[in-house]
Amino acid sequence: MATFTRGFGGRRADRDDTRIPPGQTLVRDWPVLSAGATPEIEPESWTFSIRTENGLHTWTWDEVHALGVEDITVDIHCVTHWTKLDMPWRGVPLDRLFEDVDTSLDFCMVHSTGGYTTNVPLDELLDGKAWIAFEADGEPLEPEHGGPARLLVPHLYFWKSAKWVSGIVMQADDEPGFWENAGYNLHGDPWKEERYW
Ligand SMILES: Nc1nc2c(c(=O)[nH]1)N[C@H]1C(S)=C(S)[C@@H](COP(=O)(O)O)O[C@H]1N2
Ligand SMILES: [Mo]
Repeated sequence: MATFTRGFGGRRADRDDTRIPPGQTLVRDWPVLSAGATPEIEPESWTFSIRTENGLHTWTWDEVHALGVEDITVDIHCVTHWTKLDMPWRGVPLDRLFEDVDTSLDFCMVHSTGGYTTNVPLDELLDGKAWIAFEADGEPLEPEHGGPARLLVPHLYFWKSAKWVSGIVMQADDEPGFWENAGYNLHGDPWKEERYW
């Protein structure tokens, strides 16, 4: 399952080869990668906030769901070289939240309960590219995978998909978050292998 043949003009060892970014290996399981302890968060007490130069907008669990839940199937790519294809997820696109937000700032610092942060340019969270996700593989997100709610930004390496997501602070500049400060790439496009900097 994890062996591919590349560059010898032969058959593809895996029919999904073209969907696996350079340097990545296909996995069937779902590894857990957390920098700290798993927090216990009840949906009833979970909120999501966006802070801009104009103030703070906060949504409850029910309010976020009321914006419109979508089912999507996406591939995810971790910088530690695993890729998982065709994962079913359920969540609300960030587009729905930003419809209610007035900002001229271009960069987001995504915050999680527990202190994890990661930076993403706003335009990479809009146009159907990112979700606040509540379910994966048809089940509510396990706490170790970020439950009850995490960010899902499948077109970037998975460290951008903040678990236990609590909000976004809009910023004028693209400043590094937790892993970016520790040497991970500011942007993190798996197809360009933007792993470190
Ligand atoms: N809050 C928080 N979010 C996080 C992390 C973390 O340590 N804390 N790790 C990141 C990294 S490096 C990866 S690869 C993915 C792992 O998600 P998973 O454990 O569900 O596979 O979550 C990302 N989001
Ligand atoms: Mo990661």
